[in-house]
Amino acid sequence: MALEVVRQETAPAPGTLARGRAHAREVVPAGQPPAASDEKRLLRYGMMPHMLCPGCGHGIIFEAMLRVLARRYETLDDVAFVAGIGCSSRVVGYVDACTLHTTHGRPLTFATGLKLARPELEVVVVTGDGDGLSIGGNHLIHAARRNIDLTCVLFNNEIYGMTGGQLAPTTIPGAYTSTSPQGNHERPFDAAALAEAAGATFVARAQSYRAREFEELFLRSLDHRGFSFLEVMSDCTEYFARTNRLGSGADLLISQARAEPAIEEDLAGRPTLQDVPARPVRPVMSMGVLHESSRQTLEEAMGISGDRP
Ligand SMILES: Cc1ncc(C[n+]2csc(CCOP(=O)(O)OP(=O)(O)O)c2C)c(N)n1
Ligand code: SF4
Ligand SMILES: [Mg+2]
Repeated sequence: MALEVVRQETAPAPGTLARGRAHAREVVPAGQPPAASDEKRLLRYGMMPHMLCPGCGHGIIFEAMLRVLARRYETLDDVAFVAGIGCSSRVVGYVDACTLHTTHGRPLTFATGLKLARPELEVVVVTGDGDGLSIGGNHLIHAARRNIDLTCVLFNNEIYGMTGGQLAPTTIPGAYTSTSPQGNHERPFDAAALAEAAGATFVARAQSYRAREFEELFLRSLDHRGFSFLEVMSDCTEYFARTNRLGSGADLLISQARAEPAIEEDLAGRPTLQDVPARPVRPVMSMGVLHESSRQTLEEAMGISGDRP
């Protein structure tokens, strides 16, 4: 049966939006290639509508990843995406590559096995701050220590989005979540610093606000030989923003920009998000390439040839 993806403002035809909360933007009959931009040829239209909420930063990042892949590859037959569980991890289901949607916190372990068995594949891990730093934190430090040739993109929205907005190890101090009703009292992880300390040989941080910079960093992560860790700041409009009264998706993007010194001045004269007193304010974070070095990869140490396409 043809699945129709409808415009957000259009009422869905009966039975066409059985799954998901959010709606895609175009009318595309199932099974037909989209007459749209290059990156959209990489989507699995049979999986639409997707489940991301309106304004969620994960969609911006995912589309930016697709743009990079569309420029780099004709098809994604030699690209494997491995993800754990979470709204962030869920996006790999929408890309027409070889995809593994694994168990919570374990994408790096599955990816390690895959890479050693099929070293010629470009293996990209998509994980969240809960998936990759909480339940999967141990796997992250060991993948970095081994310097296996993987690219790990961690979508950091500072919360567990999928399960109702619980406290994550990245939640900023003072933030309200469903499990910190009096505000977060814990010190958050600096994910990039953690990956670098554990041995990652390429470490970078980006924002959903600046998708073009993210594209550059994603490309460099793919090119790097060894373990690449790319943290990208995202926003959960549904839980983090509503619980902390931080506004809409657009407000959140502006708040990301304000926490970056390089563009702080640009924004000074514009109407911006009002920081509500006593609400958490984003800390200033460094963006861009934070660490780059070269050392033997696990595959090289094991004598496994991994000439990539
Ligand atoms: C073993 C196990 N424990 C807990 C869960 C429930 N669970 C699913 S996703 C998730 C958190 C995901 O958070 P994150 O990785 O930050 O993704 P987000 O939804 O924020 O993008 C949790 C706790 C699970 N699926 N499996
Ligand atoms: S719950 Fe949050 S993280 Fe998940 S799709 Fe919705 S806005 Fe995004
Ligand atoms: Mg999260």
